[in-house]
This record gives sequence, C-alpha cells and structure tokens, in this order.
Amino acid sequence: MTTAEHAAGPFLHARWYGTPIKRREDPKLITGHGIFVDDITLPGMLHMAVVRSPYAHAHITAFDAAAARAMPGVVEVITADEAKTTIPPFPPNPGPKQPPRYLIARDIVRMVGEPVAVVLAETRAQAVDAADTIAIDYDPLPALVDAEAALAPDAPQLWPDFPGNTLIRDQPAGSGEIDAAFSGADVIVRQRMTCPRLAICAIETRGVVAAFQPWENSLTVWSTTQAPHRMRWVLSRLTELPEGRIRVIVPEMGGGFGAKGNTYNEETIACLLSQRLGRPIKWIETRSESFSTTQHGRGQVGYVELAAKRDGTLLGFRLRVIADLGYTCNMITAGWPHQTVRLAPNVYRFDAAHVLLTEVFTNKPPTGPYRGAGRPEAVYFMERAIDLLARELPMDPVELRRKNFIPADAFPFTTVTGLTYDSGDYRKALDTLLEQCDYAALLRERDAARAAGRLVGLGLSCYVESTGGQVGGWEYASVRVDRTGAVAIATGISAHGQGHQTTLSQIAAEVLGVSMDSVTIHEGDTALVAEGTGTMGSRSMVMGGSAVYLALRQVEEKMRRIAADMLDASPDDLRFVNSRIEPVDAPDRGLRFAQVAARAYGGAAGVEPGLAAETFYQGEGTTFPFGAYLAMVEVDRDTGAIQFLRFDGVDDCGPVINPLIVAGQVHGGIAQGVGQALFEEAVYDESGQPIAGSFLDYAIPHSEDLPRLSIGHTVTPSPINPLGIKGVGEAGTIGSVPAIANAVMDALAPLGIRHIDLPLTPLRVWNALAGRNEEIGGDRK
Ligand code: MCN
Repeated sequence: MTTAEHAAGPFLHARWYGTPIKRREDPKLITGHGIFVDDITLPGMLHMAVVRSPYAHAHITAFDAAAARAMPGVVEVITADEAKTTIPPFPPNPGPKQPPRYLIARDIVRMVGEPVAVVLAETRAQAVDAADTIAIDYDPLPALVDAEAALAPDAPQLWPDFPGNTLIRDQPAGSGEIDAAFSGADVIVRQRMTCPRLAICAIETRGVVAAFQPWENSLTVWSTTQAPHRMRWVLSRLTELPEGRIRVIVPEMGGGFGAKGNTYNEETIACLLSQRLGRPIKWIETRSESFSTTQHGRGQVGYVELAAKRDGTLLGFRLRVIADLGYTCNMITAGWPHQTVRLAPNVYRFDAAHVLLTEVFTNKPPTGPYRGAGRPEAVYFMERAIDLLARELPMDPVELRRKNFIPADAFPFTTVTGLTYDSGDYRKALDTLLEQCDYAALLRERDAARAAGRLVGLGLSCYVESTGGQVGGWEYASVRVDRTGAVAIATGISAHGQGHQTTLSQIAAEVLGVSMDSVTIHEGDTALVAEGTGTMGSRSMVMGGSAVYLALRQVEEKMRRIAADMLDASPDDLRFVNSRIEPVDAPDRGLRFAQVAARAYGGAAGVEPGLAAETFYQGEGTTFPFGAYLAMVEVDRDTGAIQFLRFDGVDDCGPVINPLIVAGQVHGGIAQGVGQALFEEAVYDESGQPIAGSFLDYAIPHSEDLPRLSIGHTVTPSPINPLGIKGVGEAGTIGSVPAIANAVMDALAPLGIRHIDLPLTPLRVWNALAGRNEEIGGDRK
C-alpha cells in the first residue's frame, strides 16, 4: 500500500493523512507507564467481591451471611433485598419490552455466575474470603441451554412475561416475490449452519473504581468502558445525580471488542454502594468471572436456502436466524441480530429475500456485540451458501460471485432487506485479491497437491459490512486553538487499542497545517469531553473523525478570517503551513498561530473572542466497507488439524488515514476470525454449566496458529461523510471466517464432505473424515 494511493480523502496534497505513522500511544504503553483501572488506589478504598450463582437456573431457598459479616475487614454484605434496582434499557434500542436486568438476582437465578450478593471489605483477600463463607441454598430448576430446544412447546419457561422463551419469534423481513424465485429456480441449496457462542477475550478484564464525594454530592468512576457517556447516563438514572455531577474516566484499557460497550451489574453496584457508604470501592473481574459473566458474542443458528438458475444467476434466498440472547438483555443484546438479517444479501443482487428472526432466552450470559456483531454471521451464512451452490451447479466460485455482484455503477444500492449501500466495487476488490495472490497459480498448486493425495483447499469470501451510523446516530467533537497556537481536541469516541490519538492528530495536522506534536486529544473522560456516544461498530472515524474534521474546519475558517484581516489579504489567498498562516504569494508576511490567537483572545473589536468550535455530527448514516479474502489450507488426514498455507485479503474502507494502524486492525481482526473458524466455542453442559473457565480450556489462537498475512486495499470513498471514510476495525473478523471455512470444505470436497459446523476443530474434522458428519453439524430442522 503506497502513501500516495491512500492520501486522498478531502486533501489534495496530504502530508500526514494517509501516512504510516507509528502510534503515538505506544511509547507510554511499551515502557510500562500506562495507568489501568487496577492501578488506581484511593485513600479509604474498599474492595468488592461478588457471590455468584453456581446454578444456571434455580430458586434461592435460603441465604445466610452471618459468618461473612463477622469476618475480619468486612464492612457490608449486600443482597437482592438491599439492591432493589434494575439497569434501565438503553434508549437507542427501545424495541420490544425486555426482561429486567436485576443488579442482584432476586429469588431466582438464571445463569451460572449471576450475582447473588456482594461483599465489601478493607482488602480484596478479605472480601473474597468472606464471600466464600456465605451459605446459600438453591432448589435447581431445569435449564435452557440450547436455543432451538428452548423454542419447543414443552420447554421450561425462563421469564413469565416472555412465553415461549422468545423476545421476538419469526419476525419477518425482506422483499420481492420469494415463492416465485424458488419455484422458478433450477437449483436450490439448503444448509443449517451455526455461529457458536464465543467468549470475548480482551487482555484486560472488566474493572471499576467508584468514588462518591459526599462533600460535593458527586461521583467519579474509573471504568473499563467503551462508552463513558452512555455509562454516565445509566449512573445518572440510578444515583439520581445530574450527569454533570458524574465523571466517568477511562484510563488505559486493554481491549474491549464490543463486550465493554455494555454497562454491567458490577460497576453499577460499586457506584451505588460508594454513594451509600461515602467510600471509594474497587472491583476487578477475574478471568474466570470474565468467561462466565461478561457478555458473549455470536450464538446464532441460520437456516439458509439459495435459489438460482442453472447459469448461476441468483434469484432469491430464505434465511431463518435463531439468535441465543442468554438469560436477559444487556444494552445491545436484542439489537445486534437484526444486523445479521439486514446484511444477509451480502454483496449480491437478489430479486427476492425472505428472512425470519427469532431471539431466544437461554440460561447463559447475555450475548451482544463482539467484533463484527451480526455481520460475521451474515457473511458466513451467505458465503458458505454461495460455495455450496458453486459446488452444486457446478460452477467456479469466482465466476459465480462475479456474475452476481451488485455492479459498481448501481450505487447507492438498496438491497432486498432494505439497506442502502453507499458505494462499492466488489468486483474490483475480488479481482485485486486474485491478482495479489496469483489465484491461477494457487489453483494449480492445490490440484497438484490433491493429485499427490494431500487434502489442500482454497476458500474465498467477499464481504460487505456496516460501519458508522448504525450504533447511535451522532458523535461529538470540540476543537480549540489555544493562545500558544497549540490544538486541543475533545472527542466522544473512546479508544481502547484503536489508535485514535494518532489518527485524529493526523486529521488535525492536515486541516490546520500544524505538526502532530502540537495536537492534544482528549477522549474517554466525561469531564474533558462534554458529550459522546463511544467506540463500537467501527464508527469512530466515520462519526468521530467526521465530527472532529468539521469542528477543525470551523476553527480554520475563523483563523483564516482573522489572519486575512490582520494581513489585509483575501481569506482565499492564505494557506496553513508549519503552524503559520501565510499569503500564498508572500509567505514571508505570514503570521504564527500564536499571533492570530493573540488577536482572537485579546478582545479586539469586531472579533468574537476565542478560537473554538463544537460539533454534533450526525451525517447521513451508515457506510458500507467491503473486501475479499482468500485462505489456502491443508487438512491433516490423520489428526484433522488444519494448517494455513496462505492467507490474502483486500479491504476497502475508503481513504486510509493511517495504513500502519489499519494493517494492525485488520491483522487483529483476522486473528479473532481464525479463532472463531478453528477453535473457539463457549461450551455449556446440559445443566447449563460453562465448561471453559480459563484459557486452559478455551482455545484462542496462538501466534503459531496464525497464517502469514498479505493484505491489500482498494479505495472507494463513501459519498456520505466529509472524509469519504468507512470503518475498518472489524473487517478482518468479518471477512476471514467464511474464507477459512470454505477453504477447509474445499480441501475435504474430494471426500464428499459438504459442510461441518464451526469451529473446525481437529476433532470435528477428524470425525468428518471418519464419516461421522451427522453428529457434528449438517441438517437439523
Ligand atoms: N482508520 C483509518 N482509516 C480508515 C478507517 C479507520 O486509518 N479508513 C483507523 C482509525 O483512525 C482508527 C482505527 O483505524 O485508529 C479503527 O477505526 P474504526 O474503523 O473507525 O473503528 P473504531 O475506532 O470505532 O474501533 C472499533 C472497532 C471495533 S467495533 C472493535 S470490536 C474493535 C476494534 O475496533 N475492538 C478492538 N479494534 C480493536 N482494536 C483493539 N486493539 N482492541 C479492541 O478491543
């Protein structure tokens, strides 16, 4: 990827924008100077331990905390009776009525790990020891573990107000004459597929330090949240403090991947108890708590049917999605499966679609956004189905895709599921990929390997996904040029590994012609940033970047007017360079920013004081990045293990601000896609016990499991935001999973194996090789 190729955007002669600058965040982190939530210690701070249900579904019949209350250092033991609160549903997702989110379970527990009581003590060890002594009797109830089984008429009921265990059942969407599409088809393929539940494994687990200041009736919270302003809103509702009396600070944060967009029970309880006791409270999640209580990702079953003509023309598709919500709804739990059904057509033109969405409660942790959030499922269902169709026709999978792409001149394009894609050139992305990897040579290599008896396969996937407007429709920014000429930016996005400090500084440096060093970025602190939505859904640059850009333009415009007045020049004849404003034809007469600022802050007649601007950017909506991926794998006949021979990708996120950061984002996303495709699944036994409580029994990919990555780009700007930008933070996860699955199925095709459900662990593949495919996937209706 060359700099020139990506320095487009709104800038003609970009210097910073499009340049692979190293992250300015990193020196602090790699020298060990980052401060994380667990590094924060306050005078008089108490520690909180959570007593959790050992049952997936049970009545609480007896509770005795007398011994715990008498333990050394114990200050409080709080039960459901004292925490008569529920977390309010989040406003942007009103949807159908949702079950309550009790802070502490009342009478009935509904998942292993649900809080039953909390203990506050002077030290963490004292809190944990005391929690262990609390005696609770349970009367177990039958548990709902499998989402499809929970739909059975005789299944146990989880919530009295939700008969049939569903939030929505077979909610239809789609358009066109679906019956005609299927009756007119020459070929129909059908497949049940699963995207299993995944644990969301950030390096840093969740944590909170809550400090209520009784003397000024205010609350300061250090939290691992992706959305500090959203958390402030929840806390304001529950503490009855105005938002201005609550300060949420996100210190350094070791990843979130979607899970930390939710405001959870534990941090809310810590805040409420700090308010009650007037003492700071810390709670840090253990890794096993994280596995069993932090929200999970995926957890969908899809029944896919594709109808096509003999020449490969796609006519229509049916998709029935069953989404496992878990025991209740976290903030976005109910919303993200809708992304799957909306994006189901992927990059293809269909005449008709009929989709049905069912959202089911089970006795497991709530699901929610996990890197991709509904899009990996959509793309996986469609791209596996396309490969099944290619095999059925038979037709070259490349030609089948090319034949059915939404053409580049058809944008903006409204799909059969009602989404309007902003811009795209799917054929170009695929062709760039095929050229990049020399596809013809890879086919020859595969065929030669097959002839030699090896199980080698090639798999493709093409994806389109949604970024920006879909999660909360606006973002906030403020920009101020101070008296010294330095730039301070406050943004409502909140990074936790994405490198916003670097990329926002690049935008500022470009717009104002200053060095990146003179730009300071404030994010993740509600006292420094008045408003915000947060970082999720790869929205930060589309929404936050656009907000910052527009605020910068306002400040630039004002500085231009002041300088023009001071220089007696036309504003249009000035340029911003090296923190100076110069007449283009007489640069020596230029003014330093500080001189212009002195005028702006000096109370000069006719100049409104200050050099500052504030924006709430809403924009026209969602952008649709896209790309194409290829995996080449070899399956070991004896063990079922899969080895990568090659992995290529092409992503299109519009103009790239920082190619180095984008590469890192794509690489990280692919690593998580490899995990989903080959290893990861949050497994529960039939009583609802989680089988994985640590990394000993939950496999995320190690470095030696990952392929060498070769990633290219095409650049198709979005017409709907000022930077022409699309998001990229989740692209790798979305595109990689179906490419890997298709490659494995291609490798196994000579043996007649058609489909194996994810994850493609050695055991599953080995079972399939041994002819036991029925046990591990395939049709079930
Ligand atoms: N970028 C760019 N050019 C573009 C688009 C983006 O240079 N055309 C840069 C951005 O400036 C930003 C980064 O790429 O520095 C990601 O930007 P964007 O696509 O806007 O995504 P967000 O910043 O909103 O990040 C969210 C996204 C999501 S939804 C998950 S989940 C995720 C992810 O990013 N979780 C992460 N990346 C992660 N990376 C780390 N290290 N840790 C996580 O938890």
